Amino acid sequence: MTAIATSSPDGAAFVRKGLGRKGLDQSGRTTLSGRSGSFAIGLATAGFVAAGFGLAPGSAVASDTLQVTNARVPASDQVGIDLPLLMTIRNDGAEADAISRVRCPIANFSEKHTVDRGEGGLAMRAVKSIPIPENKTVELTRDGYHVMLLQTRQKLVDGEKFTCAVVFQNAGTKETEVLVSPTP
Ligand SMILES: [Cu+2]
Repeated sequence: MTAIATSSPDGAAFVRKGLGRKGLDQSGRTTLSGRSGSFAIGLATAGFVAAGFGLAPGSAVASDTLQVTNARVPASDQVGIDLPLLMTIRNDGAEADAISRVRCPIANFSEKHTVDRGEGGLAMRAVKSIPIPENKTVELTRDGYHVMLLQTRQKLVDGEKFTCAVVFQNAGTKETEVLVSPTP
């Protein structure tokens, strides 16, 4: 299904990502039908849809014990840059969970980051997942755990919104609306 991705300059990367995600989304088995209509910001290419942003329409596995709120990214008039995606995650469940991946229509890739404090100052480092302990509220921040959107695909103007998929190890996929707004 990733064939159309070659129409994009990032085609090679998308194909790689598209293949790579197979098997990762047991909970969010993806179909591509009709999702694009829900994005406030238009998708840049059809290849994007093919490559990485099909969401499970049901997301039936997702539980209500996890709530994602206040998701936001800073505005930018540049494209092809990396931006932090911040959000609040409330885990009311009795079991710990973790963010295993995030997909956003406005970026080619995403990583989970933490920030190390060493002698050289602060340095971001990619991590496999972001832990969400039971009965806790986790705030993603620039100087702590956060999601980094890599290679943004479009400019981002304050007030715009788009939808990202946050995939939790246990709770499954949560679609969350992301607002372009100043981030501390
Ligand atoms: Cu980062």
